[in-house]
Parts: sequence; structure tokens; C-alpha cells
Amino acid sequence: MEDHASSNLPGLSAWWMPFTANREFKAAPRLLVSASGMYYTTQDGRQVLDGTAGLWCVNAGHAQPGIVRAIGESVATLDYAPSFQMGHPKAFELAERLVSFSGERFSHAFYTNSGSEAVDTALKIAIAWHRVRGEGTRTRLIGRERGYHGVGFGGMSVGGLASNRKWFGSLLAGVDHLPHTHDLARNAFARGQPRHGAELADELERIVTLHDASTIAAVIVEPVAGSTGVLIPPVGYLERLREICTRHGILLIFDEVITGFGRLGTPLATDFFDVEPDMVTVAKGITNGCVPMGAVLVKSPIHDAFMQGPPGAIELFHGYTYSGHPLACAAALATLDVYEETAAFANAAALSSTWEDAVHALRGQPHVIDVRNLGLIAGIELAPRPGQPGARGMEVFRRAFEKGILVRVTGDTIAMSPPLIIERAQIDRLCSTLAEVLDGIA
Ligand code: PXG
Repeated sequence: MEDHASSNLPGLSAWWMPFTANREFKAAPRLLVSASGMYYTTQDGRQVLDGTAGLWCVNAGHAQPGIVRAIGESVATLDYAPSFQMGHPKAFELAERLVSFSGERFSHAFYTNSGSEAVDTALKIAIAWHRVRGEGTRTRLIGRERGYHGVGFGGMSVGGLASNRKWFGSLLAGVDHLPHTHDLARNAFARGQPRHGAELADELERIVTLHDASTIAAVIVEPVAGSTGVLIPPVGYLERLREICTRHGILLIFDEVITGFGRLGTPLATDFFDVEPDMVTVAKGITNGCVPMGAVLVKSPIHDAFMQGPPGAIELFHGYTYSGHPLACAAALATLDVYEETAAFANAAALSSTWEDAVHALRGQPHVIDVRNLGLIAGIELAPRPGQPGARGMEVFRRAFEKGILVRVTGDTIAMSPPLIIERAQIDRLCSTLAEVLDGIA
């Protein structure tokens, strides 16, 4: 086999890598050079089983021919088209597809290029919506501790991960946070939704009392929190948030950047939980990770409230050069086709109990203090090494990669979210490799 490591390796210095320990990585790089189905191929020619769908995005598996073809055809036909006062057919076609994908729960789509942009867009729409309806005092945004909503100033501000916030100054004013729902004492090793914690949603009542509903625009939460290390909502929690928001005229936004497109075996988490927010943000799986794209799906009363002024007036002063990029729209349309043709969501739903059994079999392995799961998501929380939070998790990640599986690690929680086309034998391999790794580390 060709020695990739010594032949094609570019200089590693110039790229300042995101969310990466740059110096450590560059001393011992992990480079991926191709991908197909459930596997990555590394620079040194190894096959790595993808336990994370890239970064929660390649839900249909890698290099799906229909998507690859659509992308090639699209760029050769219409490389770029402006979306300000102009349009192209695929952007309209995709919006209609997304509306029907959502089961008509949402009536309109606004395009962005990432989850972060989708979140900032949704927050801006929420504030502007109250204003167009004459409730311009409603500007406060409520997020949640341990929430992750990307890295724009809006998303960072409503997010609840201290290390993503503390470096960047005063963030947005007028933001408050719900408590997170992680409760190992009551819920450790829960299968599916944990039983305890619905009452934590009542904290929203306290926040409303403190600030007054007339100052609050929106609440944003991830229905299942991913980046923080997989937190599954307690039974009844999301329902209660919905009820409190409705009672006080506050918009509820579900950030479905990781839960959208089949992760729970349904199109959206809103279908899984049957709790309807006013807006959802999506990204990642919308194009199977092939082309950057995000979107905000909104209910018709939100869209329609903006359509009141003179018809020649711009209704929303917001958008991106690449909103509705032809390449992204073509990729998304082909991705939706592939999800349908392969019955990917049904496969995820059918496998979720096998997945649950497999990951819960890791209970009892060294260092494991919790296992949590829903749909095709799992979090395996390890006890941290004393005085070294995250060190044990990082070692698991590195050793697992050496043994041919890709997992994600946040602090000391291992997160897995494989492509929805995963097979039983591959689930077994992910879990047995993890068990070996856990056995072998201090
Ligand atoms: N919202 C949520 C819920 C996310 O999970 C974003 C917004 C931001 O999306 P963009 O496209 O701007 O990155 C995300 C992103 C991880 C991991 O390991 C998760 C994300 C990104 C990178 C790593 O859990 N989620």
C-alpha cells in the first residue's frame, strides 16, 4: 500500500483549526482523505467506522451517489444566483419540500449557511416579529445552561457552555437561562427519556415573573442537547415549556440542528415528542453534510405578520449572500430523496432499541457513571480523572480512533450518533471497541 503519511502530507501550520488543540493535533495529526457509506479512510490508509455521522450531519451515510451527482450537475448548470430581489427554481422547490417534510407544521423556510446562522436568524425573527405586531418591548431571549446554539453572538449568548462564552466579552444584553436538566443522582442509566425533571421547566415561570412576560421574546432549547454531552429531556419537560410559553405569549424555538433529519427516527424531534415550537432551526443533515446549509422553519402566523406593509417594502432586513445557494439547494433536494428512497428514518426508528441495548451494555465497564440514549444518539459519561477534567475522555477518543472507530468526546462524555444506515454488526463493533478501550485506560 502507498505510504500516504510520507507522500502527500501538506504542511499543517497555516490552518488555525476550529475547536481543536492545534499544537497537540499537529504533533500527531488525524487526517481523513475519503469516505463511503459507514467508513472514513485515513491518510495512512485505514478504514474508520463512523460513529458520529461526521459531526452529526452525514445521516444518510457518506458519498451517497444521488447527492454527489446532483451537486455536480448543479454547479455545472447554475454556479451561483443572487437571492436578494432574485431567485432560482430549486430554492422555491426546496422550501416547499421542507414544508411538506415538516408535515405542514411549518409554512415557510428562511435559508442560512450553518446552524449558527440559523440560530441567529431565528432569534432576530423572534424579536422583529414582536415588533411588527406592536410588542416591541419583547426583546429578551431565554436559553438554557449547557445549551449549544452555535458560535454567533446570538447563539453564544443564549448558549450555556461557559468555555464558549467567557472569552468573548459581554455578549448580548437581556439574556437569561433556564437550568439544565442533567441529574445523575435521579436519572443515571435511564433508558430513553429520564423520568425525573419535568418540574425544571417551571423555572421559566420564575424567569417570567422576574422580567415580566412583556419583555420576553423567545425561549430557545435543543430538544435533545448534543454538544454538551447528550442530555435527553425528562418526560413531560418539553410539553411544560410549550405550555408556559403559550400562556405568556413567548415564542418557543427548537434548535434541531442535530435532531433534525431522522436522528430520532422521525423527520424532526418535534414529531418525536409531538411538541410544536413556533420555529425550528435546522442545518447539518439537511444536505447530509455535503454542502454547508441551514434553515429556519417558521409557522405561518410568524411569516404572515411581516407581510403587512406596502408590497414594495422589504419585509425582513436580513439574509446572506449564500442564502439559498443553488449548490446547497440541489444537495438538500437530493438528500431528501435519499432519505425517502432508503427509508433512513424508519431504519433509525427500527434500530433504536438494538442501539439502546448495545450502549447500555457498557454499564459496568470501568469509569462509566452514566449511559443515556434516544433514537440513534448515545452519551456515555465517564468519571473524570481527579483534577483533570476531560483527560480521560480525550484518551478514549484517541484510542478509539486508533482502533478504527470515530466517536465524539465532550469533556468526559462520549457521544455517538452514527449515520442512520448503520447495521447491527456495526453497532456491535462500535460498542465492543469502546468496551476494549475503556478496559485498557486508567
Ligand atoms: N445548534 C446546535 C444544536 C448544534 O448542535 C449548532 C447550532 C451550530 O451549527 P454550525 O453549523 O454553525 O456549526 C450546532 C452545531 C459536537 C458538535 O461534537 C456539535 C456541533 C458542531 C460541532 C461539534 O457535538 N453542533
